[in-house]
Amino acid sequence: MTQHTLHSAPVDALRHDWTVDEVVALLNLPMNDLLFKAASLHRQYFDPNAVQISTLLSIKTGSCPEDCKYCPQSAHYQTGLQKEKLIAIEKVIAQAEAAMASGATRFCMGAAWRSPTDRDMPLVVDMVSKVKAMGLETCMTLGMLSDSQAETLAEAGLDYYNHNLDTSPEFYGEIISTRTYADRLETLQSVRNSGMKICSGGILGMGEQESDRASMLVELAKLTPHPESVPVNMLVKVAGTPMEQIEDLDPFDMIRAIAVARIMMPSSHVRLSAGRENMNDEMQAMAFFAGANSIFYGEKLLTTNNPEANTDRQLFQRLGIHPEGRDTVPPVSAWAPDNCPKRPHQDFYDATSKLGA
Ligand code: SAM
Ligand code: DTB
Ligand code: SF4
Repeated sequence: MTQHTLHSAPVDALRHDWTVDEVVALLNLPMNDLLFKAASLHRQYFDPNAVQISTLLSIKTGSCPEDCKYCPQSAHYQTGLQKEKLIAIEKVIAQAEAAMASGATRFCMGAAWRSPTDRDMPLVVDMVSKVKAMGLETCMTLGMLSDSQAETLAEAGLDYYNHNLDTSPEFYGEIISTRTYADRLETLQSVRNSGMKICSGGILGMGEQESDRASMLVELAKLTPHPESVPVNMLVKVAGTPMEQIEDLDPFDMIRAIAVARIMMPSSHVRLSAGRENMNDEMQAMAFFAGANSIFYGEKLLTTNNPEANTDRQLFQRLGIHPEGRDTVPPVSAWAPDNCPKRPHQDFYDATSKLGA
């Protein structure tokens, strides 16, 4: 039987020419129709009960020159954040070991930079190669990259580069003034050219219109191929940022956006990303049904809180979800209960019982 990799779906089935009107129409489907459509597609491309788990580490914190209005790390706002220079490799390794022991398969390192300097590059390259050598997938988010920086990271073994579009091109100017939408697209092109996988998504709940959500998804789906990973963040409102008091997002709008991302980019991982501390278990379960199949796992995102690993393990167990394995999935036809392949997830649940859950 042919083995299919996660991204071996027939390419001609994937569209890059969605219009905003079409996407608005999807966002407005009756919820049950939308969920049915998204969940049906989800299981054509993925095991619907597997969720990829990534752990984040901030390798350089705060004092960022950019003015992203949502971000606690921008030097433009007083958020009382404990700042930290680029951390030592030993700390990175220790955190990566802890993430691996608790069941993460990907380790994502983030820096509050506009872009890395030439002086930073050898240090981050060392981090990539050492974390990779431990057997973890690697991801970094360091700001804008030049072609040559992207090539250097790819050569070091970096699997994914995260660089978000954040919102629609129309709403973007309300959120960030220090770099343009075109700058972001250019970095994504450099990442694509280097052969690394792209992780790109955005944030909901920043006061955008429904048409902005649609337009952001259109821009993400225009990328050819689609980003392998699409993080959908719900704004974490941090005191001291200009978005501190913004109105709450309707949780169903978050679910709708996830479902529509799943429909538009069916072979991509869609990550239920920041904001899970403010989502109840039922909302997260609905997000997984709508097609989210990746999370950040571990008690910290970059600077803000994320659910405790133990809480997530219990949620997975209650929902019958297992952490996704690393490489390939069998063909969809093999996902019958009797021959459903066992994932290397026993350690993950064992960790739950060791913690006395
Ligand atoms: N400095 C780099 C950059 O912006 O490209 C990398 C790190 S930056 C923190 C990565 C992403 O985190 C941002 O693009 C944004 O989408 C997300 N993010 C930052 N603050 C957030 C918040 N308060 N709530 C939700 N997502 C947030
Ligand atoms: C992404 O889309 N979300 C992550 C990751 N990429 C780097 C970051 C979320 C940050 C939330 C705010 C914080 O913890 O500082
Ligand atoms: Fe800096 Fe990234 Fe935060 Fe923007 S999102 S202020 S670039 S750390």
